[in-house]
Order: sequence, then structure tokens, then C-alpha cells
Amino acid sequence: MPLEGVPDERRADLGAPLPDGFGVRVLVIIPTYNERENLTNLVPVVLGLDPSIEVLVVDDNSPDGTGDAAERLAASTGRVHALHREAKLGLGSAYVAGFRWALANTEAEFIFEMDADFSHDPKYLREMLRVADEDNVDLVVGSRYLGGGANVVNWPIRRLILSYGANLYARIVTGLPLRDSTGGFKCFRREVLEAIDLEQVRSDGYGFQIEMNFHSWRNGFRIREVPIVFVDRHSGTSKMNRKIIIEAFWLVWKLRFMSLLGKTVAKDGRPR
Ligand SMILES: Nc1nc2c(ncn2[C@@H]2O[C@H](COP(=O)(O)OP(=O)(O)OP(=O)(O)O)[C@@H](O)[C@H]2O)c(=O)[nH]1
Ligand SMILES: [Mg+2]
Repeated sequence: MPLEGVPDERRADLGAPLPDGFGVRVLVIIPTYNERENLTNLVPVVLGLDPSIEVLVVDDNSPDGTGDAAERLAASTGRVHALHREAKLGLGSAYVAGFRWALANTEAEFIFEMDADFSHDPKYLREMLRVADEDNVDLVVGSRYLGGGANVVNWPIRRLILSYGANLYARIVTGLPLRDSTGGFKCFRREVLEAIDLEQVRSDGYGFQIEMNFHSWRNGFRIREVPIVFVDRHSGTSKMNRKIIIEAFWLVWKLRFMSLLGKTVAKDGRPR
């Protein structure tokens, strides 16, 4: 698919190409709620990275017509799929629905989570895939807080402190060895999603991200962070809210007690 309609600054700097004959099947899941313009700009860039990449949009009946935009993209190429849900049911359950769809309908070996709003620059996809494939990593996490600093552009200081503090708190309470456990740009090897009992993953927003990382880690999978620069959304509206923060605050304690009790959400019910 040509990169039509993509702003010039997005065409440039997409990183080094994947090795010739990479050939691994990749599915990028993009959950959307009112992201029509962002989605229409983002998808061609993602597809343009490599022919092995396909996209699944999970839209929650966005009033701005994002679902129709996803259908138009799907009609223009066989590499875009759209899953429509009836109402805004939350980011966590959108991903769970997307993971289930991916496992049931594709043979994708690597399955990405990615935001629609260009906060996650598509240029990092290649490096994340390279790490997953060549270095045999099961979960690659795009990280804003590697090396002590914060690679975040255009966030108010209040939000930066909240996010940094939340990550420190999650690390201390759960023991999860990640600098950035709340971010939503990551690449799962298929087996990771197959091993986790997705039925039991009920959290939303930041909590969902922490929970997926935690279960992957507790199930013995290899996790690695790669540095990314996160840029605040240029357009569209935020879906952040207080409920999501409070949920994540309590969730980390639940995870800690689960690990103390030796409980996992692996499908076979025991740690690997
Ligand atoms: N399907 C679906 N997608 C959602 C829902 N909530 C958020 N999203 C999408 O999930 C991604 C991340 O949400 P954002 O609103 O960007 O969350 P954020 O990055 O924490 O906050 P801002 O960038 O400030 O808006 C975006 O692509 C959203 O459109 C939801 O309830 N359902
Ligand atoms: Mg965002």
C-alpha cells in the first residue's frame, strides 16, 4: 500500500529495513476510540514498514466514525482487519478481544500492542521485532524510562511525575523488573498470549499493561525493554481518567499477593 495521506515527517526516518526474507508473520493490534484521523494516517505507515505486517483495529463504536475508517482501510488492502464492539468497553478488554481474534484467526508469530494517536512512533516497530526475533525475546516492551531519564515529549510535568511514580510503585510492590510497566507499545511472542488465561485479565488502562507484563514474567517468559521516545498525542482526545489510576493502584497489591500465594493465570495453572 502506498504511503498516501501520510505527513512528510512521518514518511522519513522509519529506521533500517528488516532483514531480507524476514518472513515472520506480524499482527499489530490498534485499539481505537475516536481516532479517525490518526488511524487513517497511521495504518499506511505501519503497513509500509514490511510486507509481513498486518493490522487489526479494535474499535468501540466510536462516534466520530473511526469504525468506518477502519472498514475503508480493510477494503483497500487485505492486510487490515477490523473488529467492532458495540460500546466503549475499555482498553484492556479491547486488547483481550484482539488477542483472542489474533490467536483464532491468524498464524501471527509476533503480536503488537500500539496506540493509534502517534504517541508510539512506528519507526520503533522494526527494532522491537528485531529484538524479539533475533535475540529470542518473548515480550519486548517499549520503554520511556530506560537509563534513568524520561523520554517523554510534550507531557505536563504533573503527568510525567504521575507516570514515573506509578512505575516506581509498581516495580517495588510487584517486583516486576521493568522501568516502564505501564506503557502500551509492546510485542508479544504468540506463545506468551497462548499461555496466559486471558479470561482472568480484567483490568483496564495502565493496570492492564502492568498485569500483562506481570503474567508474562511470572510464566517464565523472557522480557526485555527497548528505549522509545513517547510523544504526547497531536490530535484527538484523551481517554485517561481517575478510575484507571485508582484501579492500577490496587491491582499491584493483588498481583503481589497472587505471587506470594504462588497463583498464576497460566492456562495449565502452574508456573513454568
Ligand atoms: N477500543 C478501545 N480503544 C480505546 C479505549 N480507550 C482508549 N482506547 C485507545 O487506546 C489507545 C490509548 O488511549 P489514549 O487515550 O491515547 O491513552 P493515553 O495515551 O494514556 O492518554 P492520551 O494520549 O493523553 O489520550 C488509543 O488508541 C485510544 O484510542 C476503549 O475503551 N476502547
Ligand atoms: Mg495516547
